[in-house]
Amino acid sequence: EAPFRLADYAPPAFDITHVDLDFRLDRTETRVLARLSIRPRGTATVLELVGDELVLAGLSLDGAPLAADAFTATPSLLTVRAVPDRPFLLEIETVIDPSANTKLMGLYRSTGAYCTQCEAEGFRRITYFLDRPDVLSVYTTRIEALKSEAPLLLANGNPGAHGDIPGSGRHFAVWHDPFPKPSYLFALVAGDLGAVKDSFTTMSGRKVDLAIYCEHGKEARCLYAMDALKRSMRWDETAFGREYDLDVFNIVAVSDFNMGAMENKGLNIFNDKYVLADPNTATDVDYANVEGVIAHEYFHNWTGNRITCRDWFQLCLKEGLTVFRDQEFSSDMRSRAVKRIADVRTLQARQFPEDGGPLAHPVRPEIYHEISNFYTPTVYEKGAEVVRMLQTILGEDGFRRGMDLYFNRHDGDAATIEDFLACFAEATGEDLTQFSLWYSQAGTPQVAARGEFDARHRRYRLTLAQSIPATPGQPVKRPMQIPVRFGLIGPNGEDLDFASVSGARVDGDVIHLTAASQTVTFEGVSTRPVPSLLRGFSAPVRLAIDASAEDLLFQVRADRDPFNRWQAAQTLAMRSLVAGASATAEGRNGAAEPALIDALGAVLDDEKLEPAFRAQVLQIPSEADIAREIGENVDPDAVAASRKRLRLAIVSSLGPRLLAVHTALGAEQSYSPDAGNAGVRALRNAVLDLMVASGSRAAVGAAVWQFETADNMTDRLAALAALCHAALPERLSALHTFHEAYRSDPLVLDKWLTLEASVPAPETLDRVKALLAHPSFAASNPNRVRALVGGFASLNQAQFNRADGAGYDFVADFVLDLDRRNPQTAARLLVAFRSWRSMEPVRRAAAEAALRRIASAPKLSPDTLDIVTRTLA
Ligand code: B3K
Ligand code: ZN
Repeated sequence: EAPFRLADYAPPAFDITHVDLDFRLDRTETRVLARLSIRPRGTATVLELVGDELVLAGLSLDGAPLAADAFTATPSLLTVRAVPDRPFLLEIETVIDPSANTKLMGLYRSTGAYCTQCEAEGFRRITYFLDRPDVLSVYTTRIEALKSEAPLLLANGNPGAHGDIPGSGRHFAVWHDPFPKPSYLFALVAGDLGAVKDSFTTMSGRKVDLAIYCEHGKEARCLYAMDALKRSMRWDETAFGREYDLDVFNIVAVSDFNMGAMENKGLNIFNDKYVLADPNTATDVDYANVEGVIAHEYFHNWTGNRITCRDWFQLCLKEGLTVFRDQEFSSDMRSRAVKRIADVRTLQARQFPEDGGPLAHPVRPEIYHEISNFYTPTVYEKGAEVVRMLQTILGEDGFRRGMDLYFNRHDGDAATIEDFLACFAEATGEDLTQFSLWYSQAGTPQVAARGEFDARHRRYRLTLAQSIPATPGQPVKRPMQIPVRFGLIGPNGEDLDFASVSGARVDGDVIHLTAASQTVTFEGVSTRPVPSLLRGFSAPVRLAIDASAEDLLFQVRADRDPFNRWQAAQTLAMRSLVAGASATAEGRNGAAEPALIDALGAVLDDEKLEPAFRAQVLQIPSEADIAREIGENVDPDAVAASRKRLRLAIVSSLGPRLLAVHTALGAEQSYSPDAGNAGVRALRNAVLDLMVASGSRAAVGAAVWQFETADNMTDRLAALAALCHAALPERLSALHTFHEAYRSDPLVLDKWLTLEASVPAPETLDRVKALLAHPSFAASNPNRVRALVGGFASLNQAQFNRADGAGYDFVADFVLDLDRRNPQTAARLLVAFRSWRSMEPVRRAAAEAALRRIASAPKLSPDTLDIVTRTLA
């Protein structure tokens, strides 16, 4: 099929000003009557509305049924010929089967309730429509259902009339949303659900009724999400001056969901994984995720809903910006430094490999075959980094002025990236022409840095050179504007002053790198500095600096930028790990790294540092991180061996100090999910994970004891994970105990499935295959699939990338099977193959064979066909 191109954008030929929907819900035969108020924009007389697997049951125009020769209807297109050249009312009746909807797009059923997912193109599975984000309509929704089956009836907007339909056992409710919106924000929920309720008074004094709905019996697990919602609402008022606009805000948690959550106007629908949390079933990381996703979807009310996207190429307009906003919220709620490290870890683990492989695309793509495949780390996480750079370049005040202008000027619009950038340029006078390349050029820029100190002239010269690798469709790149936040660290750890600087625009502590190569000269520098570059990760680039080990060690101990302290430790560890992997591959033993281990020890013992930060430093790069750094001819077994060796060396040098920290942190108050309390657990569990890696009896005993006695899921799971990561025999009975304890709690069992799949041992593949038939697994549920198969493919590098190709074949078979029922989730699993070309030749050939087998399978979905085609290209 022909691709969609940004360059082909044309405005719609018709507006649909009002949409009146009437749903008669039925498990297998739901009737939808859509009354569309349509207004021609120009002179077009043929109206084409898209559908997807629809059955048309009735069609009339201005009240008169249409003659058979006046239209044609297929499951995917309704064409009405000779429509009037004035506003008219089109009434369409469709029949849909929510029970048969395994794609989880459109109207479907999840654990007994009716729910919808419309972004990006699910509304066309409900009725024929101009299903594109630049068609904004006012929606009125009437829902009718059996009262016994669905006592709760929800849709977007504010509640209106409701009542019983006498003698039928059925009832109805009407909802009206006064804010014009695109069809992708439509939502409906009907079912028998429990609720927690609360209220929020906005900054102008309006009272908003809040509710979170979930399965009966899980209400108490919604209280943290409710608290996070109220904090989000307040934060958006304070940080961005944005107030909520309807009388109600409803959230519904469902257990079958393709993504994390959805920002439907006034009716957010969530994967229950991002709503439910209590100490017994959720980890500290789960709590942080709930807080972040609740905030993200709420923030979309302004960045996404009040201002939406003109077309799907502009997806980052709402997603990158909203991720930036939720990151800022979490930074204000928790530790900013630790949040930044965690976000950069995610970016480097998910976006960098995408940007460096066959699926690379710009933050604003220019071509797509299947839009569902563009909800990517590049659009979301790199998109957020681009907004963050804008803030770095403009300063906090300038950034806020630009945001204010954007909200004021574009409220009610379907906007573009150009509209967005123009607001910042106008509000601040900054020329953002070169900066805008961040939206159109794919690939992670590499910045090489070299410093030179001239003691006689008290001069420091810093040469920065950027290069951007070729990516699919973009062989040649232009230099970009890269904000490099920096400091020149003096011997006492303080940043050195300088008298003047030339060779680049420098604003405060930000160097603007704009050319391919620039030499920045600092005059009046008293002594040789250690350069601290890219502080706070001020740009999403790979920094290559020929810093000596001594300078990096100094940074670990002394940099006043906590991010760069962490980064320096990671860089040192990475050097050692990469060297260790090539040593292993060549049959040699890597050297121990006493200086690195000393530095880690210093951080471990430094009680002035937050425990959560110390935990981050102790977590050395993952096997996937190391493989990405090596970049070509990767032998995952050598990588695993190298990582294991370094961890053992750390334990053997720091053993008693690790134990001391573990013991000292053990005497802890009762569980609270707040960041400080969670940080203590993070450090203690990072230490435990290291100690258990040694397999020492004492450490294993401590893990088993913690597993058996922990009063919260974080500590219990961390102990179990340590046993699994070290592939110790003690894991077997602990995994069994864990499953027995939570056998009726699918979300907790997802953690169990993931741990089973992540054991670094050859027998894991057979175990994973056996678990496909386990009663606690269900291939119809995306969370189960991601936990087991996704966990295996993304967290178990050595076993997924087995030399015999059995890991690839397993995932390929699973994807082919799932593709017939849930293409979106299948295509997403397939992304695990994105780095196949960087493997050594035997694995590369095995991966290619598996991919070719998928590519040649009959009847692939557009989703999976798109991913496999690009992955092989
Ligand atoms: N906007 C949704 C994503 C929906 C994706 C559908 N394929 C969630 C979010 O980013 O907030
Ligand atoms: Zn979003």
